[in-house]
Amino acid sequence: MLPVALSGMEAMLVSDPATEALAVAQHNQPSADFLPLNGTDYVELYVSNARQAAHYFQTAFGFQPLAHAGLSTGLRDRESYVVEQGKIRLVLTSPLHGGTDIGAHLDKHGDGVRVVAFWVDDATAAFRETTQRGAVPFLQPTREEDRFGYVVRSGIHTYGDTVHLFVERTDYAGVFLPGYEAWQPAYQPAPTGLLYVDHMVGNVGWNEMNQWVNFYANVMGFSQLVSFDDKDISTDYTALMSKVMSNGNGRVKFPINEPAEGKKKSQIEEYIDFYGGAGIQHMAVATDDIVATVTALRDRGVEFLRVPDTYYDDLKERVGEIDEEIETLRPLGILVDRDEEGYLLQLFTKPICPRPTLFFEIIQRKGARSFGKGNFKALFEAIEREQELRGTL
Ligand code: TYF
Ligand code: FE
Repeated sequence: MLPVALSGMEAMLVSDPATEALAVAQHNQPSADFLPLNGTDYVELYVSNARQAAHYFQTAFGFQPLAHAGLSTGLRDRESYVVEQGKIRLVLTSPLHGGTDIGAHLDKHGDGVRVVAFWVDDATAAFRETTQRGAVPFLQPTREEDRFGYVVRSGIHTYGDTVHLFVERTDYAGVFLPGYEAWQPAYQPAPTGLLYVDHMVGNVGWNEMNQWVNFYANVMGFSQLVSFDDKDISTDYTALMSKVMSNGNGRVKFPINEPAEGKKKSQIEEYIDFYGGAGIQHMAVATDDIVATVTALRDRGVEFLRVPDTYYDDLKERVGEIDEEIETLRPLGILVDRDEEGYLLQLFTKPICPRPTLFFEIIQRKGARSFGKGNFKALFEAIEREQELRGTL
């Protein structure tokens, strides 16, 4: 029914007709990837204080300073700091005066992800292929240059006010993008072992998941990896449905969640209420030593969700042999799940901004290509305890 991408314990038959039609369509033309993506180029957050946000991502998460643009580079309306760790690049942007689009975004959403940019070889073709298939244009292919060469960027809208940019940087040797200056402050706390963006999750509104699944399939050429429904992942309160879309080479993975009816308010609905619509819920970043990474992050003040200690009592029975000592994982609160291909370790931060919206996931994959379905119940119950403390259930 579904193409080869279907994998892992979470794989289950997907029975809704739209998805089946799509799977069949993909099966008939499996080879040509009309939108080859080399990976995530950068993620841009609109934040109320980019300077302090950059300091936070340096101090708490160990990102390294890379580039800056603002008054000193001739900008008059905004300032951006770019930090990097491994292959992850974050751009933190704030407005420099009232009445900007950035300010409107901040007022509506609070701090949040505005841009998920992909690294491509041909930004003009990416724009043409996606808009021909129905994408709403955001940025016509635009060439920008400085003494280090040129880049071409183009962009399309996705859910909510989130946009995808395509960045072609084959002929660019500068530090980030034209218009940015290198940023090398003396303050450079050590990295924490974060390597690359594993996946980015979008929350969309009631009954909107399939619409966005179809967008990633038809407009971007992605295919569906896995599907859960509310029977898989409803606890007493939380209910949500989720489908994971992946691009052709598997480097870009986008789970998409929608709320489902539960006993009390779904965490997805809470997000939508506070964010003012659909948007990025979490960014999962990979490490190859989650014990060291989470230890470092905790030491630097990053706050994580906590499952009850009883989670660890039957962990060995549930996941079998793993390389890590359970007694090492327990005090750090690291979660483990196994699928047919291996296992994964993961842990979720609390929301990183005032509104209960955006958070980070730290993930280490040891063969597993799934997303931690076995942890959903314990995880969602932990999220619900936080909702209860916030009084938003
Ligand atoms: O990306 C995922 O699917 C996992 C699980 O609100 C998850 O990280 C799903 C929904 C959610 C939190 C985590
Ligand atoms: Fe995740």
